[in-house]
Amino acid sequence: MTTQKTVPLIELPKSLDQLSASEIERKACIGKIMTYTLRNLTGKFVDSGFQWLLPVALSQSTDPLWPDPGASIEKRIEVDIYGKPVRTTASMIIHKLIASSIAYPKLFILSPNIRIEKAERAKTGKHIYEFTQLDFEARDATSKDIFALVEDALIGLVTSLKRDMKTELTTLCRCDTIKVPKKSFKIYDKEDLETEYGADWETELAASIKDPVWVTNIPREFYDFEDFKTGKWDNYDLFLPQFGEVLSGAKREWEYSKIFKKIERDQVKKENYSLLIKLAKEGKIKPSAGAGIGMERLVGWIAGVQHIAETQPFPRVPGTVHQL
Ligand code: ASN
Repeated sequence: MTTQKTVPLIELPKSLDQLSASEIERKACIGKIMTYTLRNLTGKFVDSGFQWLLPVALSQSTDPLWPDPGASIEKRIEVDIYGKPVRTTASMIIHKLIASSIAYPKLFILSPNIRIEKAERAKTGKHIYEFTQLDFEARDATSKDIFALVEDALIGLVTSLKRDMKTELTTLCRCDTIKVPKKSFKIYDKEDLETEYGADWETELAASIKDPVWVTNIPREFYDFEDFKTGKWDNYDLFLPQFGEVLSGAKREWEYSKIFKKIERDQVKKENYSLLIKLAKEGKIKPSAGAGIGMERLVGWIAGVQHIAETQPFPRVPGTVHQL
């Protein structure tokens, strides 16, 4: 028997000029939570010795976003400048690998990511065609180091929010429902989740957990570390209860032969990654680990929004282009 799932009716976020007075009040409230969260998290990274890099919007090398089980990109934006093709930033992963290897051992960036999602994703509530990642990388770090850093950051953030943002959380009806997570978060293997829940494991997992959890071993892009002997991937996503994925990251590949083999295997265009390949060949890419936190998703979870574009002053809902 097939069970009929009820798809929640989601109202698509409107542009600022279309909001009613009460909607403006809610928007302003979410805006205050975003400001608080940005200050809290960037402060935590700076205090932990990370350097804050400014983002880039156009480069020859950006995230291939392939292969990725969750990808649904309708279009890639490529333009010529000064006679060279450049792409809009899909993520700054390649920049992170090179920058952390050469000059900034611990770094983070508030990075604008442009991913033109298919319009059919408008109502998932979790996809927008431009978002901001708090993207970070640490030379010589392990997955365990990143787990500890993120767990401390999330616990610190929710604790502080509950202390300092009571009025806003009450307005958003989140004061009683948002709980301070406890260390250490459980770790699940994606293969086990697929066995238990089937193909829709992400939705089922988010609905069933009461606390944040890690999911590891997710086959995806070449830069995440794969153990060729065991076939296991040393990478991870962070899932929040009643919400879903808000962060993805990994220990990274740094050895030339593996990077090259994986780029060929994935049929990713080598010429777009020639600098990374060259530096790896010269032994200049260092082991590292890192991750990116989707800021709209994180704040969307805190605020209890139906659609993460509600956290954006200028919503980027797939399929809808407003003037601003
Ligand atoms: N920021 C992610 C990472 O650090 C990559 C991504 O966004 N695709 O692994």
